[in-house]
Amino acid sequence: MKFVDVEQARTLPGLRLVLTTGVPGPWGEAAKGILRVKRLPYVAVRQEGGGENAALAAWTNQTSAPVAVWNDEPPRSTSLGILFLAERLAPTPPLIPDDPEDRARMFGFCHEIIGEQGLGWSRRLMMLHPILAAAGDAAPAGVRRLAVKYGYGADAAEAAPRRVVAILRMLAAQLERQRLAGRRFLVGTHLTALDVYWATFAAMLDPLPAEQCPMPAGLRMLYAATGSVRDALDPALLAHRDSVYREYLELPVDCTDDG
Ligand SMILES: N[C@@H](CCC(=O)N[C@@H](CS)C(=O)NCC(=O)O)C(=O)O
Repeated sequence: MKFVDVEQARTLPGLRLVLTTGVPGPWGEAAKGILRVKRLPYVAVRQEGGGENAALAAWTNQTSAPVAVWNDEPPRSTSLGILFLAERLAPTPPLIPDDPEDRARMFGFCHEIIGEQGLGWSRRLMMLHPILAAAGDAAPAGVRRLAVKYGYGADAAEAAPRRVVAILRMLAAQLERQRLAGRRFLVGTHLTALDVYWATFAAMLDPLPAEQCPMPAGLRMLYAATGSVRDALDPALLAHRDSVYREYLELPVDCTDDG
């Protein structure tokens, strides 16, 4: 896909979405998915994963991706901030349930997938762990930056698989409850942001095949879950991921930087 630099993006009106280039980062892919479902066009802006991203810091006061910026409004650098902005710019189709109980349930599950100490957060600690345990301070600067930013510690990393397993079991049970009620989505009766988050974060457990989601071979290996986490990955959750991608998201996933 086409990207512009932060410096150029700052001069443009409309919707700009900052994304890590070259890797299907689940937070970024989820933001892309939400904008796609809502048919909101945007200009993609480069972020370097693990990089210094000084221009991004000057613009948005932080260095992670994704960030959505609408005209002169304050940048939205949290996933839920991006979701609420998208919901406001394109209320249809809604990705947040109208029913308050469904909504509370949806945001609870969302946090378990995208939030601090959630599924993505914990998988990231698991990926950083072998590199940092082996290399420590000699690990590449990008890896050390991510470690500081995202709460890496050996204890947290060692506790992470148990958290991931528990979250996966909870999601599988929720999907099964919905199936028994004759519903195909994770909450309520239509697609919500939760289905999009699940579909995109499943990349960190069982990446889509290379023809549907090209990515560096080393990252694919790191993303693919093994052991207890792999065992906790219910095939019904993966089938749900596949159907969300097939019907609502872009395939093949495109995150390569075509300039
Ligand atoms: N702030 C986001 C989370 C964003 C996030 O964790 N981004 C990571 C994805 S791995 C990132 O940009 N990492 C690359 C970097 O920090 O350079 C949220 O609230 O959901």
